[in-house]
Amino acid sequence: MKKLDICLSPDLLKLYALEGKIAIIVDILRATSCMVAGLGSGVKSIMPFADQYACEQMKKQNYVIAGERNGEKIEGFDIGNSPFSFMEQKNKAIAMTTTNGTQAISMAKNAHTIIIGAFLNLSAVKNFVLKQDKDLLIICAGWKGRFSMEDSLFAGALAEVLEKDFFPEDDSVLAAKILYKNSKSNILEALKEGSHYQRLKRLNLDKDIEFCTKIDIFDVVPILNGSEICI
Ligand code: 3SL
Repeated sequence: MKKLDICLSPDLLKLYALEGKIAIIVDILRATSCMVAGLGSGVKSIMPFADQYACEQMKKQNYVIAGERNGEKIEGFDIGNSPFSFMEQKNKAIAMTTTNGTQAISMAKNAHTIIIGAFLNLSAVKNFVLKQDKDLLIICAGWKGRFSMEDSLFAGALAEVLEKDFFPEDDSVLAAKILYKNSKSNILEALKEGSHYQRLKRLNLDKDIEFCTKIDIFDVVPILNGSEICI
């Protein structure tokens, strides 16, 4: 049976082997939700950058540059990190840098395959991994190395739909599943006391938060292919 593990924060990644696995990167609020929404709406490709300066340079190559630090759009960038801004960039190539999500992608580079997960494409991700003959590691981007509620809830949701086909490697899977089970009737409500929900709310980003908790809006699985994420 294939194995499933959940890395609840990028700072725990040193405990997990990536080689030969599918890594699913998760940053529900909002990086991976933006990627799914953008690519699901006709964006051509997204090149993720951990480094802000390197991302900014892509402007010279006609990329739309998207960037956020601490939730706020980076000055001089074309767009910030709202799924609604990504959905407007049809046929464009985007270069993107964020506080946590794009960092987590670069940390996962030793995985066999890197895919992008969000509530917005939960079933598409499930169907994709069921067809692959590979162990799975869900990597929660968290917040600056710390645990985050929204990413862990998604990990629990995915673990729940995969439980017949994957064997859990450690208790992170059990914990995420219990968390999700207790919250799945109203995910938005479950996030309300979460630190990142509060942070984004202070920035008046309620519309983004609500959209990012919607399930199965897009039937796409973004995959990192070389340096670009495409569907
Ligand atoms: O850290 C990230 O990758 C972002 O998704 C955070 S924010 O929602 O844009 O604040």
